[in-house]
Amino acid sequence: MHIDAVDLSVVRLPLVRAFETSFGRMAAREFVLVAVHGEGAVGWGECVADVDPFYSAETTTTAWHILTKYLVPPVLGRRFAHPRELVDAWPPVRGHRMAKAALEMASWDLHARLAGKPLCELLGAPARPIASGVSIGIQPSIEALVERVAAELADGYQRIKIKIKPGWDRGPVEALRARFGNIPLMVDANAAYTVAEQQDLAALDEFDLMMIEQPLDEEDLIQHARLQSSLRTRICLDESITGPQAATDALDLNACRVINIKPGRVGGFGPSIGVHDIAKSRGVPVWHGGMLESGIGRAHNLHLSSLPGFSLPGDIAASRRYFVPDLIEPPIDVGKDGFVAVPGGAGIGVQPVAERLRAATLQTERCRP
Ligand code: OSB
Ligand code: MG
Repeated sequence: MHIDAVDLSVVRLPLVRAFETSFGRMAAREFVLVAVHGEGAVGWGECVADVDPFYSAETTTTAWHILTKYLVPPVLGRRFAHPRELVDAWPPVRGHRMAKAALEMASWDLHARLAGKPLCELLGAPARPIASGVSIGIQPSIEALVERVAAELADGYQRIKIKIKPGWDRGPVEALRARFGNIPLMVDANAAYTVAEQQDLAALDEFDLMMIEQPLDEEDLIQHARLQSSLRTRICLDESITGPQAATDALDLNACRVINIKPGRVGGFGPSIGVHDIAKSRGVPVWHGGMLESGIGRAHNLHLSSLPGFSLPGDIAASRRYFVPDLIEPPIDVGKDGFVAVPGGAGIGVQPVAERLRAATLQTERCRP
């Protein structure tokens, strides 16, 4: 794969519904889109960093800075036998995994397109139907939440995840169990709790949740281990798992029993496969997280989810839950059985619609050798 040029854009898409988590409310998604041009083909990558540093330290602006100044220039005009080699061309930039992932994942897409193969096969597995779940933001009332859950179950989704925070935890969970019985149900705190509030988490233990995702701060592996030993419910780590070493440490410490993999969070597909393989070798289930991606990032996520260790439903839902229209055509859809198909064809298997992309683009820059 020869990299001839890289286009960077900032794209803004309004969300169908505002999404509220313990760290804030998002009404639109604004992200850096990467297009790697080489040998007549284009590979796409979507950076999952948000405008605000609330889920993670990175932002759209820091990703733009790191990509334009450090990551793109050393790969321009160069030939790579494999996308795993990109990291060797980069200067030793610490952190900024979301910026790295966007360029790395675009180059995987380009590599797969040039090979004429679906991305998943190059990642290590043939396509299979991906079990799909939904992540439901904090709602204005329990009644509104119950209504949303009923609609998602009617659409076929295989598991329900609700966002929680102190003051919005036991009540909503109890109401959902009362109304929907023993559905596959889990909660995600996005690091909103402190050790002093752990009785609020212990109060969830009687509801047979599939897992509690990221209850404490991302750096608190030891505290997560203490909490896990006091709970029956499995802890799943999201923010804390920054790569294969963090996954090894978390599992060695018994800080979690499930791992959420997001390629943006760990620095791309290379480290995602690393986390997947570590978890699989220890019999720990993983599932694919979501970052409210457009169809570009969503397609990447579906391909990675084909790997065999992804044994629980992911946060990979239909395009129309997020964006109408999505950037891509046809949109990603979910069957009534709650499975999503991996897009076929070469690479990620989807393309942005040029005029939609143009209309949503706030800023663009072409980088050439
Ligand atoms: O913690 O999983 C998370 C969205 C933005 C930032 C963090 C998270 C999420 C989600 C939404 O839960 C998942 C999705 O539907 O894309
Ligand atoms: Mg999460």
